[in-house]
Order: sequence, then structure tokens, then C-alpha cells
Amino acid sequence: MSKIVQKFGTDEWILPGNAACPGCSAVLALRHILKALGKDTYLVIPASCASVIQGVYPRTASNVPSFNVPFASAASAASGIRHALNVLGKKGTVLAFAGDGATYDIGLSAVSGAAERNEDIVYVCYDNSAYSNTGVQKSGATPIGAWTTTTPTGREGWPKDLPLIMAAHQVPYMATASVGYLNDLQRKIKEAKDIEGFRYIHVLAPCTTGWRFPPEKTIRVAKMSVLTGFWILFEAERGMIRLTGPSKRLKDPSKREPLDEFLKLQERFKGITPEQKKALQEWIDFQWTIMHWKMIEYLEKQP
Ligand SMILES: Cc1ncc(C[n+]2csc(CCOP(=O)(O)OP(=O)(O)O)c2C)c(N)n1
Ligand code: SF4
Ligand SMILES: [Mg+2]
Repeated sequence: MSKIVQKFGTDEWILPGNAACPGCSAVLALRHILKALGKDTYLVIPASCASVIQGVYPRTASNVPSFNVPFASAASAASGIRHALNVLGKKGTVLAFAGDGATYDIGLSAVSGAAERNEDIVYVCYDNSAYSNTGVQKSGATPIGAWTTTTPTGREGWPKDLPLIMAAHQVPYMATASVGYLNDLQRKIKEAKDIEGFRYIHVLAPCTTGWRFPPEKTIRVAKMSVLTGFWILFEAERGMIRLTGPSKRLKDPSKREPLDEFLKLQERFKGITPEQKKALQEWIDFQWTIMHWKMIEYLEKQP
């Protein structure tokens, strides 16, 4: 048995032959998240690519109890299912697996409410930074300069900083993750599994169709998002932030790969203007500045 199979185990909760595009990282994320959570998991999916990937009974690709729910309601539906399981005396993890459209935009009030009530669920946002399932429209996550069908000349203006919005809810656990670093993703999910209350994991999930890169480049794109500093890997308990994985050393900007190494892999940035590229770099630098302040706050609170 190879070392990788040994590490991640042979159990599969997302079956082969599903409807994901070749190279889809959303399904890769879901596969590894379910491997980390194990069989006693109840999956809640709002309208999205994930509902298509997971499929319709009797051809469903998921091998755990699965609930397809309306677009805005993943966090509320997952909360309700958790309470119903409690009444029935059943243990297990309730996992909401929702896209960025569902999380940043239409379902944000439900996510915020569930976080504030400290509902005992794991909420994962797989962020492909667009409404991919309906033909790649801009979402609150779409980065500056990126093409979508509703931003044909590149997105203008800053996206929402949802990971920090969720950290600011001071939930028991939140983390960002990337399919380029599956060990880090699995560790965070396992950590979340053992904590009670609201847990939020935000996975950047490159989309071959929306980001326009060849399917064999998925992991490269995911890794470069982290190595250029575009996507910061961190985790927070009750709002106290610490960097994880390669992002630990990348707080020194000289250690980061040039942003172009990430942009040039994807056709969605083909038409990015010099002004948009400058604005994107400024946005990235600002994210790191916030991280810097937050980490000082963390260190100052250590005994
Ligand atoms: C209330 C409502 N509005 C619009 C839709 C149509 N719709 C279905 S999936 C989807 C896109 C979802 O985007 P996201 O949450 O980012 O997931 P992705 O498709 O990118 O995986 C939309 C707009 C819907 N199902 N319900
Ligand atoms: S459109 Fe993107 S997120 Fe949706 S199945 Fe295809 S690759 Fe995956
Ligand atoms: Mg999306």
C-alpha cells in the first residue's frame, strides 16, 4: 500500500463516476473532508456544483446520508438536522458543504446566525470564486481583475474578506485551507471534528471551467495561490489567528513567488489590466497587513 493511501485511508465517501468536470477541486476537497470526518457524517448541500456532483438518487455519488437544500439555507438546514439528531440521540458530524455564492452572498445571514448561536455543525465553504454551476457569474469572492460572464472586463473593487468575517464571529474554530495542501486540510478537518460548536472551514477550490485552466493543472494552481501569498492559510480559535503550512514562512514577502506565476496559469486573468493587477497586489498586501496585526494580538495574549 502506498504511503499516500496509508495516510488518507482506503474508505471513500464520494464515489467515482460522479458528474464533476475533470480536474474539479471541489470534489477533491469534499472527498478528503469526508475521509477526515468518516462515515458518521450527514452531508448538507445547497444548490451548487456540489449538488450536481453529489447527484440524484439512485445515482448519487455520496456514500453518506445527504440532504439537498435551497440555495440560502445550508447553515439553517444543517442546524435543524443537528437538533433533530440530538432528539433521536444520534451522534456523528453534520457537514454543510456550500459554495462561495451560497456563503458570501445569498446564505450569509444564515451562516452568521448559525455562528452566533454556536450551532454544533461543521460548515465548509468551497470557494471557486464564482457562481460556477450557473455559468460562472461574479460572486462576493471573485478576485480583482478576474473574468466572469458578468465581469467581462475583469472584476473591479475589493471582494469581501469572508474568512476574517467568520474569524470575527469568534467561533470555537475556523480555518482556511487549500486543495494544494491536503495534509493541512485533513488536519484542520480532524481538529474541527473534535471540537463542539460552530466550526468553519474555507477551502479555496480552483475551478477548471470558471478559472479556465487545463484539468491537470488543478494542484499547481492551488499551490501557487498559496505560494504567491494570494491565499493565506491560517486557523483561529475564538478569533485568535495563527498561520499554518507554507503561509508561516510567507509572512516575509521576499519568500513569496511573484503574483504573475499564479495569474498566468489561468485564462480568467488573461485580460487583467496593469491597474487591476496593481489593485490586486494592494489587496493581497492588505490581507497580510491584517494578518500581521492579528498575530501580534495573538502573541500578546499568550501567557
Ligand atoms: C434562490 C436561488 N437563486 C438562484 C438559484 C440558481 N443557482 C443554482 S446553483 C447557483 C450557483 C451557486 O454558486 P456557488 O454557491 O458559488 O456554488 P458553485 O456553483 O460555484 O459550486 C445558482 C445561482 C437557486 N437555485 N436558488
Ligand atoms: S464548474 Fe468548476 S466547481 Fe463546478 S464541477 Fe466544474 S470544475 Fe468543479
Ligand atoms: Mg462558487
